[in-house]
Amino acid sequence: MRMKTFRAATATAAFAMVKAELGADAVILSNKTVSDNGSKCCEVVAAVDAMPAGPASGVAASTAKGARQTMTREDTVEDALRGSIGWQREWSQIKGQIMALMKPQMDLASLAPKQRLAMEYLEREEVDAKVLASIFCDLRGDCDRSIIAALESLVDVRPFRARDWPGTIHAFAGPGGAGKTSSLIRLALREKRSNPKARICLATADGGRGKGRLVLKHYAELSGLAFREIVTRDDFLLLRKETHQFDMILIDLPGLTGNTTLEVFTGLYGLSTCAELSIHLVLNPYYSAAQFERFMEKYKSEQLASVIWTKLDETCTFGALVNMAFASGLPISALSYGAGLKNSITPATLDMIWRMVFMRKLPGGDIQP
Ligand SMILES: Nc1nc2c(ncn2[C@@H]2O[C@H](COP(=O)(O)OP(=O)(O)OP(=O)(O)O)[C@@H](O)[C@H]2O)c(=O)[nH]1
Ligand SMILES: [Mg+2]
Repeated sequence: MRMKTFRAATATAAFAMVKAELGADAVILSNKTVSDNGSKCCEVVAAVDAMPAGPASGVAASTAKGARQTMTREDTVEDALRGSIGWQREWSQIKGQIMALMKPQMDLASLAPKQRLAMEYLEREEVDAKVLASIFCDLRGDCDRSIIAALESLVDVRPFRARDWPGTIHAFAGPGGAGKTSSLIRLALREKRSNPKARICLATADGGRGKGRLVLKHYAELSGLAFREIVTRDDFLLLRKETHQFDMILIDLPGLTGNTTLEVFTGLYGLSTCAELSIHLVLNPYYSAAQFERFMEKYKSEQLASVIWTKLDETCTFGALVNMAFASGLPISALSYGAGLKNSITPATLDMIWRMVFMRKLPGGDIQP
């Protein structure tokens, strides 16, 4: 048996080292938070029976490298095409066929003039064809049915403030740079302003990214909020024991890299068994449709409770808010429309969303060109 100790700033980084060096069959013997030169880090002791096969082993790695070097550009394309013959290709074919069937039926001229105009607005805002088809079916045959009523059967809000979210623990997840840390801080400060007695704790599980951690610590100290670091599941267990001391605990999660999904991450840190945890997915509206699909896969979780939309001030079309609500069924909880600390994030309301979609008017009042 080969045994090795790994140390890294976060549990995810330590587990990635274990996997890279010992392979996926490695057995974890211990996983704890330790102190290294005065700062906290994660120490994992892992073992394997024999050296794993695959790219991590020397011979296999050099063979694979050699094979890659002799691959022609045509081989690369062939490989890619072969790889896509699977459910992804089948699914996109099925989707294409459904839309081709729907299109001739979707005769906008059969709608009332006001409904037709509203549908054209939604198309301009890049609302997805699937969503347009669903709205069309809802409106068809009822010329008095308003488009807002049809949209409100698809899009829901649950404003991010304590009275609308009785659970104590909230985590902010999402792609790197989406605005997780800044949304968390601004929502915490907003909550503190509206209820100065609120006992709020800011926690970071983003130890690997020094800046986010320091910014969070800084604002916690400045605003008289508690601050905690989560390096391993033990730290989260400790925080859970302290839950009764706080009205709100906001946890900053790292952008998940590689194949790490939200479910893998929450399992690793013991968050997945926490019933009082709600996870909010922080997204920008200008990602591509393919990226949104990927995020849906990566961040799917029973604990996912809302979407927070950020960088609305850098967005030119707002259809993504409707598309995501349709695809995920999640309510929208907050809208962020500026990089500054003040007056740049707000708990979401449906009125704000419709003003953005139909008038390109941001919650702060600015009109997007
Ligand atoms: N214009 C604009 N900038 C924003 C908004 N929200 C956040 N930002 C900026 O986006 C950048 C990234 O924000 P962060 O909060 O650090 O993003 P993050 O998701 O925590 O990033 P990582 O931790 O690196 O994954 C910062 O420069 C923020 O000021 C917004 O609504 N509008
Ligand atoms: Mg961050």
